[in-house]
Amino acid sequence: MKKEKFLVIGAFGQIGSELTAVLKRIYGENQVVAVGHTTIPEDYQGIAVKASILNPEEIAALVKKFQITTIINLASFLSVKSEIDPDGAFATNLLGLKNTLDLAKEFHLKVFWPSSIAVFGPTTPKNNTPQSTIIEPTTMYGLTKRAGELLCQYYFLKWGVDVRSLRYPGLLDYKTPPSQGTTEYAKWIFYEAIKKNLYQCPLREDTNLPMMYMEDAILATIKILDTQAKKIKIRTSYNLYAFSFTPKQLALKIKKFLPDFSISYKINPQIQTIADSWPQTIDDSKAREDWGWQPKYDFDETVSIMFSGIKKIIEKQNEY
Ligand code: AKB
Repeated sequence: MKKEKFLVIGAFGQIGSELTAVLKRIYGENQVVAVGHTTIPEDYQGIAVKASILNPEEIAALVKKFQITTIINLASFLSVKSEIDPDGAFATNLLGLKNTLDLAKEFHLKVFWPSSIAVFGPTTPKNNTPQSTIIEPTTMYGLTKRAGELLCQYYFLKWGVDVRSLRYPGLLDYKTPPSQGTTEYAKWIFYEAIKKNLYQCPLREDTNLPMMYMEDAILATIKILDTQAKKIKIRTSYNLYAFSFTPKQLALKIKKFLPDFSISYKINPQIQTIADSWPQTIDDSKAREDWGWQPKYDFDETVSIMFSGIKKIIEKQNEY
């Protein structure tokens, strides 16, 4: 059997940096080619190349050179950045995916591409949101993800491209800095709490959103990639869920570590509108039935890992 060889696009981003490390651990360092479009971290161990998915010839050359069998395209603008630069989001999120699927069709590659809970919109049922339901996103990010899901299914139905995808909730990790997403407040809050004992939240205190610890998201990704093709019944994207919380509930958990911590609220209408259009809890039973998905981390455990991880980073920064 041909040994899997992965091309990871967006390898140094939030999901990419952790997924690449786990793939190297499981399959071996030489089986993973990490692609970044700006800079490659100096301390990166393994094969790393600078290239862009918006330049498909460049990526095709890498597929041939390294005899790639699986392409993982994680390059994506998140929700808030997509509203600031809708053209950039459309290009990276959707045209980048189209390029990926065309390469997969030409070179017979397996594909992984991340979708998001952002595919759901204000008309979707908010609680226990089903796999198949009304899906009318009102954000640029959400619509690129929904159109992308349908494009994935189209390439599967029409050309048999073995494409797999997950609708990630807000992902919490302490290894990468927070970025421009609606759920990213749940990372910023730890930095501000540890540094200043204060956090000004851009969302209402009762904004309940689905979240997950990064290690669970990575496990789910590895698991869906490793599942036999015939068991993957959904070729748009699978709902995935761990837990949900509001800013108020998160602040109370952080207070257990920092009793003097206080949170205030200064609503950012643009971010609040995005959050209000998303579900609060998700039904991920199809992922559980089809390929045995099960999260390992709950809200409490995630908060405690995030707190100690970010505290160490800040302490290290203060040493310099
Ligand atoms: C965002 O907030 O934009 C992302 C997402 C839920 O897809 N974290």
